[in-house]
Amino acid sequence: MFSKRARLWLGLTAAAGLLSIASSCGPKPPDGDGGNGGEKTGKPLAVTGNEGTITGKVSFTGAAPEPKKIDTSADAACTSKSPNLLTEDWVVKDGKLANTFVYIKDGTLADNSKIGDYSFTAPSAAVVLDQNGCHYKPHVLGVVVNQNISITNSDPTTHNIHFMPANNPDWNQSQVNGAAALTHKLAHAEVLVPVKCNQHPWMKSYVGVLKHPFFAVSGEDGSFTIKGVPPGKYTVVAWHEGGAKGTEKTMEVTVPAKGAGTADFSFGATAALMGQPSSLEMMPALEVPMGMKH
Ligand SMILES: [Cu+2]
Repeated sequence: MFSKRARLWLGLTAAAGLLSIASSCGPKPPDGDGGNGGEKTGKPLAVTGNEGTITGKVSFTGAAPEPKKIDTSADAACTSKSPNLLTEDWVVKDGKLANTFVYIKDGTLADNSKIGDYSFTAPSAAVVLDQNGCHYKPHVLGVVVNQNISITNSDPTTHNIHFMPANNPDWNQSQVNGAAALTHKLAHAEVLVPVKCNQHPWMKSYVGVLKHPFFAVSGEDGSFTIKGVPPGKYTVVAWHEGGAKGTEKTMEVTVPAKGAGTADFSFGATAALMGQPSSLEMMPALEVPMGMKH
């Protein structure tokens, strides 16, 4: 039998142990989530019938970077299915830019409540990310926190999809030709999560994860529409992968009741050049050996 003192000591030790477990397993602070409020719980946003839209066009000003042909010779199955695979980091057609992720970062509704204070339920339908012709379709997509992403392999080869998030666990899975779809979801908001293939280094896509459903991706004509937006004043961000770590453009947009707020964005040659190893970056490295010759 334990003495009273020993039992008290055991009880305290157990309590302290539980406390340390609780603190080490606690939820991750929602930092780096694009300022959209992380996964704060709040009341669900009620549909009032006054919802409007945010629509716009994304343009590219100046000379558009030319897509480059990708060398797929490492996998003959890729070469035979996609003999002319092109880079998709800048998809520009008639001055309009595709694959721009546009989303509400912050905002105040007509009743002065903040969009970030509401809670949202993930849609039950999964978003499909297809590996097709040794590239991802779509190249950029958005999901709500905890919404399923269905990953399909439409190719006669093996892919290994690899999500490389900053605020969510790293995740990768091999998927052979003909394998069933894989399902993945991300529990924390993050704009945007880079996705690559460990088999085919040229394969890249980006997944925007938000706690709310107010996002869209610009199409080939540069247009996008964010639907079901409650009337209010919003900070809308357009993100494009071009540039050293992607490029963001921000705009304030007012959505009237049952109306449309407009947000036209423009990206340009500066961001396009930032994505490449520039001569400016090369110069300091060259200066050192030149100086040592003296
Ligand atoms: Cu692959």
